Amino acid sequence: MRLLVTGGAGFIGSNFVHQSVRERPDLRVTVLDALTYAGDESSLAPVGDAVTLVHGDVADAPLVDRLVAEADVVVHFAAESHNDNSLSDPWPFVQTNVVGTYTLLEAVRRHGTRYHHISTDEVYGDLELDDPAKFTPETPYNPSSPYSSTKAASDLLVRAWVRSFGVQATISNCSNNYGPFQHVEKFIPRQITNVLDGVRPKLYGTGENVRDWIHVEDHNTAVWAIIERGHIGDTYLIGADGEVDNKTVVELILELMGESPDAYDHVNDRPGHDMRYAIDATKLREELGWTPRYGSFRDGLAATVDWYRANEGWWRPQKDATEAKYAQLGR
Ligand code: NAD
Ligand code: TDX
Repeated sequence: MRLLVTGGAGFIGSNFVHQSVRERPDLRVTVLDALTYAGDESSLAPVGDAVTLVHGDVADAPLVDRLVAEADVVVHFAAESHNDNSLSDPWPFVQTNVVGTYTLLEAVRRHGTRYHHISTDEVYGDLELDDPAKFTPETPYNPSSPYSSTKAASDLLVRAWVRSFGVQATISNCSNNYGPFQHVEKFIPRQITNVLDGVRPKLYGTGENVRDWIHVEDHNTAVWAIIERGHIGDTYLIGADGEVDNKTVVELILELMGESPDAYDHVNDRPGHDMRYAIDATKLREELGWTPRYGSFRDGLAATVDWYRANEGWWRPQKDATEAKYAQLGR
């Protein structure tokens, strides 16, 4: 099988490529990645020559057409992915997430190529803390931020291209991922690397906000289940019942790193900050027989702390610029 992976030099995409090459030696993988601030060629170093990296933009129609023509399956991870950045400057989100997805859809339409679209639970908006409900594939779209609204727009393009043009597509909406190779702008790696630098972790607002954490390897096994056994045109929600509030996550990181669990600071809240995300993954589990491999968030987090300790050379070049951006926002 010839696989085209967009955004394969980013966090989830690079883990997807590592896992795919490790577990499926018959694959031929091409990565298309613009190597933005969030993409790092060195994230693909573990796979060596098994993968071809093409440095380019998913909105570059002639390039995308050529690469899609050579692929059997396209998995589209590439995106602008950080909510805080989308609040400072929404334009790259519209361009990459909406125009980029449109460009890929037109190419897979022309070539009749199987397409899997990676998206987020944030398209559904947020839930109250005391609401027993979780997101299901039937939950109405109600995105809050420029990031989540552009992801919602991209999902709707996919649905329309399936219905109007018969494109062979599936969509997955996953909850918050954690694990190796995640950019230090994101919550968990930011706090781990702060502690390693002797800086107190920064909690937005009260820290009551809940995220539904899943290890990146579990996200990616689910993506493969959908590519191989998913029903064309369907949406699958990916989650592993990992609801934890931000305050508890920070306390756990501090404890795992041998620090006092109250050694953190509250900082300015994120405007429009979603309160709670929670995924009901019944369809994925029952229809496709998927189960997560990572049993415990604590163990997965401990392994992630170890990874950042051992891989300072990977994250150090991004750290100062990331913290300088946050300092301007008082966060
Ligand atoms: P990331 O920011 O770490 O990586 C994004 C990658 O896309 C980078 O390598 C970047 O260089 C590349 N990219 C950006 N713009 C591009 C363009 N115009 N053309 C080609 N490549 C471009 O993001 P991530 O956290 O790995 O997220 C990957 C996907 O998963 C995104 O679609 C995101 O919406 C989705 N998602 C993320 C999470 C999460 O918790 N991180 C959860 C659910 C869904
Ligand atoms: O320093 C911080 N302090 C803090 O309290 C940062 C960076 C974040 N937070 C809070 C905000 C969120 O409630 O932690 C939570 C997680 O923040 P992010 O890592 O920025 O993730 P989130 O906004 O939840 O979005 C993530 O999950 C869904 C990914 O970045 C998205 O790409 C994905 O779609």
